[in-house]
Amino acid sequence: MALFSARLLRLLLGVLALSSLFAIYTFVLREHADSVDDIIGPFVGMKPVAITDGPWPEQQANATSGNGELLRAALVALVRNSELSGMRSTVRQLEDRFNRNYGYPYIFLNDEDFTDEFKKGIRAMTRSQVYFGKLPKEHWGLSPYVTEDKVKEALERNKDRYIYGGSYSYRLMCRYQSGFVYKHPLLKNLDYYWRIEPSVHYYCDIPYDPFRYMRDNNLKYGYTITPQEKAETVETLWDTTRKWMIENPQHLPETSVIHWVVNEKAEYTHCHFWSNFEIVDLSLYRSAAYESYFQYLDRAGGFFYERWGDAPVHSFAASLLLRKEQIHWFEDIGYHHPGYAHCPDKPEMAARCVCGGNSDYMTSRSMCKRRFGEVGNIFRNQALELAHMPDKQQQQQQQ
Ligand SMILES: Nc1nc2c(ncn2[C@@H]2O[C@H](COP(=O)(O)OP(=O)(O)OP(=O)(O)O)[C@@H](O)[C@H]2O)c(=O)[nH]1
Ligand SMILES: [Mg+2]
Repeated sequence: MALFSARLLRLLLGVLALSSLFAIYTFVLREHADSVDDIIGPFVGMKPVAITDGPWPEQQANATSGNGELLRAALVALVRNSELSGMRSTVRQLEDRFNRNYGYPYIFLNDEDFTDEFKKGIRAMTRSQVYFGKLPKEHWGLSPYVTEDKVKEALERNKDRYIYGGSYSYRLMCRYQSGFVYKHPLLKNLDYYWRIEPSVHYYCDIPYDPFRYMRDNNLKYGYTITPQEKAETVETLWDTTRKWMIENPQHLPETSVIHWVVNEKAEYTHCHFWSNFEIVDLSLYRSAAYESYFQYLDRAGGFFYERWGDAPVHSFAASLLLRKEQIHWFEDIGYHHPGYAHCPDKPEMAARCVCGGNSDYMTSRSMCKRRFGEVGNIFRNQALELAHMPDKQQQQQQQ
């Protein structure tokens, strides 16, 4: 009996000691935590990933989650303070559908300082490491190759021709996403980025790591939606691109899938990967070929005189510099950005999705999607022949 009482006493003392420790722990954490998750995280069996203050992302490369190795990858958004609510919505969905099981870091970039409200509002949504960065001044501004007067004229001329036709800041954004985002110091040691935007929707559970899928399958570019670009916004983009090809054949790979963006008659199809969602092996953008292509486009002035978007620019680059097998349609990632949506219709994929809630056009069977399935790789000399062929406009001029 005495032995039993002593055991009971020890058990009670143990429980008391553990509860006191827990109370002290939660008190201390509550004082310092940014989110409830910080407090309860360790107790629901999901250790927060990569929350130490040490250097990053070198350290990130060695981090592990419950699901194995994390790659040197991050979810990256260029965003304004005023878009906090939409960004919180995006992060909430990404966490719920995917990242809470992995813990990939987020990087938010802005041409202005992020407010404390923005940082706190975002941090409350995730246990992952979150980085906030300001753009270097030299990455966000007028191209040195254009003149202010001509840009003003172009904005005036195009303001009623298409959406953002008169917007200067939209052009800064497109030029930034085309030629600078991957040069930001916070992205320096990353191998992959997943571009995210405020107020988008992720319809489906993503029960695997898309970054790892890219790496394991030697993929360089991942997309979900492929619309056609408004022709008026890219009037001379193909013409400028073909000149770059002709002047820089050394940058063209042996084979590429250029026929997706340019048809057999050398006409621009206006097909593009909608880059508000893209998962990219950054070695593509960091390559000498891409840098040469971006510089050539920047010199031509079309980011400002027209409204060249980063989506058609990235799409030309991917089609010119990659083989078809290196480009992947994330068919199973249901996605919506105002304007278009993609909802998987294969039963085994659709089973994990809740689509809808908006009436935007569903694009799974778009012309460009079909075309991507149909075209094959072509050799460098065939690509160059295309670049040399006069397109419809030039044929008309010659007649
Ligand atoms: N910091 C900052 N971010 C911007 C600016 N302009 C656009 N962005 C961000 O860049 C991304 C693309 O801009 P959007 O305005 O969404 O462009 P879009 O997707 O082509 O068009 P809509 O979504 O229809 O407006 C979004 O994540 C924006 O938050 C800007 O001037 N400053
Ligand atoms: Mg957008």
